[in-house]
Amino acid sequence: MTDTTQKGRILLALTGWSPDVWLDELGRAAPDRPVTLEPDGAADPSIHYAVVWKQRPALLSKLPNLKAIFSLGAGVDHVFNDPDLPQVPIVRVVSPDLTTRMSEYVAWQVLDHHRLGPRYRAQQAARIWHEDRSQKAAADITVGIMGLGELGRDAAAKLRVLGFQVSGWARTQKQLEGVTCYAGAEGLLPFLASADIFVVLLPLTPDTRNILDRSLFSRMTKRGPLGAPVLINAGRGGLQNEADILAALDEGLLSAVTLDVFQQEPLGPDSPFWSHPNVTITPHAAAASVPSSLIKPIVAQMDAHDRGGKLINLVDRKAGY
Ligand code: NDP
Ligand code: OXD
Repeated sequence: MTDTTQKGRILLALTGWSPDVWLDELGRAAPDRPVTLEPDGAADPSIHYAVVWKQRPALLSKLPNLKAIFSLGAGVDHVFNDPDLPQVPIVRVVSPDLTTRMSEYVAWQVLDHHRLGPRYRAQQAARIWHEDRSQKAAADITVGIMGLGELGRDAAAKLRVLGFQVSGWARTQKQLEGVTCYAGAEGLLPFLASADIFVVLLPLTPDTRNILDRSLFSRMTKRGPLGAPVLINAGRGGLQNEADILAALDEGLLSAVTLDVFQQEPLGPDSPFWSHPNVTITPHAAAASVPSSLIKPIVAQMDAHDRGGKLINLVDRKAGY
């Protein structure tokens, strides 16, 4: 009989996501690795790898032979939400499928604001036919991307193809063709003065928590073709001060926002965001993690690591992303 524990078990620990599709995909990609679904198997010494989305705190520290944690998201703030997180490598999602989905979302929302989608939907609801010829060209609009990582760089390239001017801001200086790049604290002010539409693709870390607040909105000084700037946040809800967003919309510091992520998800039925005329909401749907594209590369990494190879797409624990 084959010893199916030879390769070590996988622990699958998910909150808020149905495990069935992930279990199926793991069964197909790793038939020789048994999978334990949390909450079973706590402290099981045969578990070598954990595959997680918002794992329960203090779960992973009980596993004596854990070799690595695989996040099922590109963002890893959900993994760090555990004060007892064991000191093993953390691998995050970097996947062409996820990146393509995010760039689609960014292009969709940028175009929607640029082509006055919210205005036309309101006119349709009120049965108003109002022809205006004031539509600007994409080249008249600068899109500023906060976060020039895997997702931000791809979105920047695709927005350029659509004809937009693109600027971007990251922690470290980047050189990207056709993108005006700013970095760090000293680059923030000129970046905020550079764009008409801001797309947020930052990770949630101690440095970025609540970065999207009144003081930042008041430094978005460009009053371009869309009037006040537009904010699109597909990073994390913890990046945004939600009361400040509502106040900035009402005061005209922001003209409109698209929010895919919220401090509390799901967004409660009483949230004022639902009915605000200048708010577009999507339910953390910008770029889904899809089992059929993510699991095979994760299992390939486990196999390579067992053979002594290096893990890739590792999270920098100090930086928090
Ligand atoms: P990366 O780690 O590849 O990129 C992060 C970028 O943010 C980098 O450019 C980094 O700078 C920059 N950054 C980090 N901290 C700071 C800071 N303090 N100041 C300025 N810039 C900073 O991440 P991804 O592009 O793969 O993903 C980004 C985020 O998107 C994820 O963390 C996740 O929260 C979110 N996401 C949301 C999804 C959704 O469906 N809504 C789906 C997938 C991801 P530098 O390059 O210098 O390191
Ligand atoms: C992610 C997400 O981080 O889905 O990948 O939010």
